[in-house]
Amino acid sequence: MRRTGALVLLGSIAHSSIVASESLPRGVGPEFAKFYESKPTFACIGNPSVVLSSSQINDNSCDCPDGSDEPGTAACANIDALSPEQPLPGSLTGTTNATAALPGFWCANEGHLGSYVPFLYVNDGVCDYDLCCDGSEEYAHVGGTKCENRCDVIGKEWRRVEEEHRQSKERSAKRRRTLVKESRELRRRVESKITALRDEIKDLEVKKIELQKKFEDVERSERGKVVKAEGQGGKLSVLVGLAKARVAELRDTLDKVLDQRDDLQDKIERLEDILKKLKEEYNPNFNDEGVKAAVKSWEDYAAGDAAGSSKTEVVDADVMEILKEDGETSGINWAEFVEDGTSDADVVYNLEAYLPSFARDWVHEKLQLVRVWMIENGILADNPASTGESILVTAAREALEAAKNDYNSKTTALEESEVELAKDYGPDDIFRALKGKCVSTHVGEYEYELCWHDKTTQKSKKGHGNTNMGNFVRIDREMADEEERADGKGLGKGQRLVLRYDNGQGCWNGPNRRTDVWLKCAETDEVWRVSESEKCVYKMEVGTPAACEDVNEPGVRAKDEL
Ligand code: MAN
Repeated sequence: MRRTGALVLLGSIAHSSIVASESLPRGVGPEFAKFYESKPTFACIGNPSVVLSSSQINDNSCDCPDGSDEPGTAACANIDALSPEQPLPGSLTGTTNATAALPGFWCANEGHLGSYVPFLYVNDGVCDYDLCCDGSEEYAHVGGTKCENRCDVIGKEWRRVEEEHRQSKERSAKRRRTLVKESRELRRRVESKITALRDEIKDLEVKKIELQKKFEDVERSERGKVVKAEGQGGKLSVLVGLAKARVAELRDTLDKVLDQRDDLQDKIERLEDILKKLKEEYNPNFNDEGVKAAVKSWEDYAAGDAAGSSKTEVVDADVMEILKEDGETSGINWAEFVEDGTSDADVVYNLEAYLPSFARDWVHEKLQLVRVWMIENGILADNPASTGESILVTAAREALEAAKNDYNSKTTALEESEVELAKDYGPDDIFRALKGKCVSTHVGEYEYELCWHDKTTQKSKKGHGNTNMGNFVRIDREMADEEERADGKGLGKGQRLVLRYDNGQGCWNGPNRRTDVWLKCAETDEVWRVSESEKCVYKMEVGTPAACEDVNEPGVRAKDEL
């Protein structure tokens, strides 16, 4: 048996650094130092009745049933949970039915974080830098293995990554705070909308009653009255007025056009005189191409004019006739139409007069029946000479209808806003700010889209259309139990928010599609993964600041998530 140095008594190291003192036996972690005080004997930690000589510590022979006498060798690795099937040849205990007292070989990793390495890895000829950056677990240099101390570099990198995580967490929390603020503002808006709508509805209820009464009063007082608007005549008179004004307008315009035409004609004549003079007086022997071309063009123009155009000449006498004012002897006698008191409605009422005598009585009887029915049903004023509903009644009726419509639409808006306010938008109402926003990822032949508090969609990239994977129903909480991922884009372990999206498009020969959207804190909204565990049952793993804890805000729970 090889003896590996004396056991030195240590004072309390409960508060000592994570670096084990050199005076401790190799591989002893700080929390176990007290068991290895410098004494001539050593009592096995888990089996104190087994007392060994202190020289048996780290002698490469497993003497304690719990392996505590070999903190710095692999001799008791068989008790280690990571050990292969036992018993190994030469094992004293002959069984693995023992619990190891020590978690492993302690690597102090100065400059980084100390940690335990499974005993199986001690002196196995491999440098386990991820656990033991100082390389101390390969102290025997088996097969020439020499593990240099890399704690400086590894520790530095670890601290850099840690700092990045910390900052990222802070940014996520900040983003979450912004979302909470936005949500609060949105909630406040819905609340004030509800208050305003309630007030408006109250006013409208009163207004409706008043307008109903007004309408009934006006209708009662107007019933039986001749409702023809005095002095204005029927529609025909209005039409006559409009036509008259229009004719006057056209006449005025025509007059102006004629003046313009005369001016233009004067100008043309003066220009023609100039060109005629040019043709007569220019010197053909003087070789000026410009002048020659101008004379030629003039000759062509003059020849064309002489041939005469086929356009219909406007005869001035006709125009003058049109320009004359309308009166009894010329144009239209407007007064004749205006003064005729017959309204268009009268024409309709007196329709029978235009019928042949044999049909008159029969039609009269039928028309009478229809009129009575219409009056009884409030469709026609009960005076047959009237033009229908008076302007007053129409105005009262329209005002009442407008108030009723306003009341109905505001009541609907109020109901919608109340439902909206009562909806579960998660902790701190946070999803209120995200509602309607979407985030997506590409997986295989699909793009998968998550729209917060709305729906999930599978979009074919091959042009096969979109498939609804579920509509938002509620927020649940579930435990996740997954290994942490190096890039942090995974659910990890712990309670997570799960958004349920149900009742999507029917699956062929199966149920409707549905999606569980698992959330984990992240700096930005991102769909990390989409899977289809069963046919048409989807799982989305999504990172979002909405699922973060607020690390800096005072008075916030110290939970890691939610
Ligand atoms: C489509 C996709 C799949 C689904 C099948 C079911 O191909 O929506 O996700 O599994 O339909 O037939």
